[in-house]
Amino acid sequence: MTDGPFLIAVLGDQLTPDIAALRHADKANSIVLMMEVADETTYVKHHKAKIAFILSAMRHHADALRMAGWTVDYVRLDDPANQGSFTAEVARAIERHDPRAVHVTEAGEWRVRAMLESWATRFAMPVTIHEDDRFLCSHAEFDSWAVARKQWRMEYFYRAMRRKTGLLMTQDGKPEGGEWNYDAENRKPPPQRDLLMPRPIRFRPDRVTQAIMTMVEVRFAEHIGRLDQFHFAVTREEALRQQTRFLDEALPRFGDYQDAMLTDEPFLWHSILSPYINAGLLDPLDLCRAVEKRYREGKVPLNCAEGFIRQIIGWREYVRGVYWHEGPDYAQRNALGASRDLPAFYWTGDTDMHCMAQAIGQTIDHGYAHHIQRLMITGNFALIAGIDPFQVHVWYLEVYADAYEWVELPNTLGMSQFADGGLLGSKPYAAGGAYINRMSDYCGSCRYDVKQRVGENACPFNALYWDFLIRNENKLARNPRLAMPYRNWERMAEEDRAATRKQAARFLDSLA
Ligand code: FAD
Ligand code: DLZ
Ligand code: SF4
Repeated sequence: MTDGPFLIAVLGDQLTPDIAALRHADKANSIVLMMEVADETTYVKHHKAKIAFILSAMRHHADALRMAGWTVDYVRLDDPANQGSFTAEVARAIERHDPRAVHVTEAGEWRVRAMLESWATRFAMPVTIHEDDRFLCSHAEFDSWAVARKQWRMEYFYRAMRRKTGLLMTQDGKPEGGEWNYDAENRKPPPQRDLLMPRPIRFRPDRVTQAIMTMVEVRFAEHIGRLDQFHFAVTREEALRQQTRFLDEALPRFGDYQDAMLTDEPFLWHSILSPYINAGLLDPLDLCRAVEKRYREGKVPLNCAEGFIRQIIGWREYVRGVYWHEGPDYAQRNALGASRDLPAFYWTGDTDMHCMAQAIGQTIDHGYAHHIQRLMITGNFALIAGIDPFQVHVWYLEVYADAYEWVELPNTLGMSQFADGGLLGSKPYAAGGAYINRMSDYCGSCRYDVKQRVGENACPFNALYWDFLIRNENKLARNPRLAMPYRNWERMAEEDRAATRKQAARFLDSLA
């Protein structure tokens, strides 16, 4: 062992000042290594705005660490000596600094975890991989929760997290207001558009971001997305300003309109904070405490505060637990045996289905769509059209600025595509046009008629929904939560059923 410095690698989604690998390190005797590498920018073809956001946030974070007294060795993507991978760049840094040991915080996906685990042997020096404690629930805690149960339900996991954090709990250990979950109050159809609708802050790209945007336009010209709409925060201070904007303006109605969709309104009452939480610019627990405070001050109704906190300490923690618990093969699951290719319009938004054109169009513009668009528009369509879930997974990983495999994969493959057979949801999130019509204003300006199931102008979601149920009858018919739709199908006249299946077949053929 040399008496050189400690080499501390900080990855692009670890932009937290006291990330585990840095927390106990000695500033005077450590080199922080940050690496922009081709492997990470191209392991899938990320949206241009996602690459620009991460690289800019990394460069700003390096500056903040330097200001705080750290020595930072920062490798840029356009450095001619750059070897293009975390492992090769750590090897080069070892030559530069002759460190006594390497420290790093665990990665957010199996692919990179395998890389980090190879370092100790490859570099023949002590390598410490620190657990990422920015999450409430450790791997060990989730595993013991999971193995103790025959059937997993997010709701019970969420209650355990409420008890653990004390968020929205009374002093005698009961849920605030008497109920754990106020979702029933959170399904209001879209409101009228008005001037009081919240607007997230649009941050103007500074010189650092502009330089990265120029590089991204050239180097990643083939990737989806545009940059002229780029508005992301790239520093902790900016992300905190966006957080405050959300708490002040959108949170008071977040719950009410959580599932609503409006034409040309990409953000509604959503927080648009997921890219910052996932990259480490915002702390999820601090955010939940700020939400609780607004509720206790009487500024926010309980259904909105509870609904928001559930997304973070419930869903976010739960999907992470599932990702790591299920192992690296989870991505290959395909419980419904779906095999159709992802239609080309997922890359362009060029389709007559107005709901799809809206959800995909704003994804191309902003690298963002809110949950119900991801689940009930693009996800629902892929599910009922029988698209190969792995292709759907890769699309979601590429197109959203907040996408990292630990959170994207269980949401896509599990929750949205039912490809894990029901770990994430007790029934598939499949719906016909009536649901979309109830929760949005999309159908009013669509060339299709949402009320029709068959015929030239029939909404494609309608026939596809029934066709999906019948195609998968042997796997789904015994699900008690689907008993009603299967009964309704049986009640349909034989010629209507035949026409519906023919309509679906014709539409699916047109996708090929
Ligand atoms: P808000 O509606 O304001 O919600 C608040 C926060 O709760 C989010 O910022 C997020 O941190 C958390 N959250 C809400 N729902 C979930 C969820 N299901 N899983 C995890 N966290 C949640 N979220 C990602 O962060 N990255 C992804 O790659 C991702 N892929 C998804 C793919 C599909 C098919 C689906 C259905 C959902 C996916 N989600 C993903 C979850 C959710 O859609 C996004 O977190 C949310 O839309 C982000 O926007 P927001 O910050 O405005 O969220
Ligand atoms: C997503 C991403 C991109 C596009 N680029 C980089 C990069 O150049 N350097 C880096 O450290 N991280 C990047 N990331 C985030 C990583 O992919 C992420 O840290 C790993 O998936 C580990 O979770
Ligand atoms: Fe979407 Fe059908 Fe409504 Fe058109 S009619 S917007 S395709 S649900």
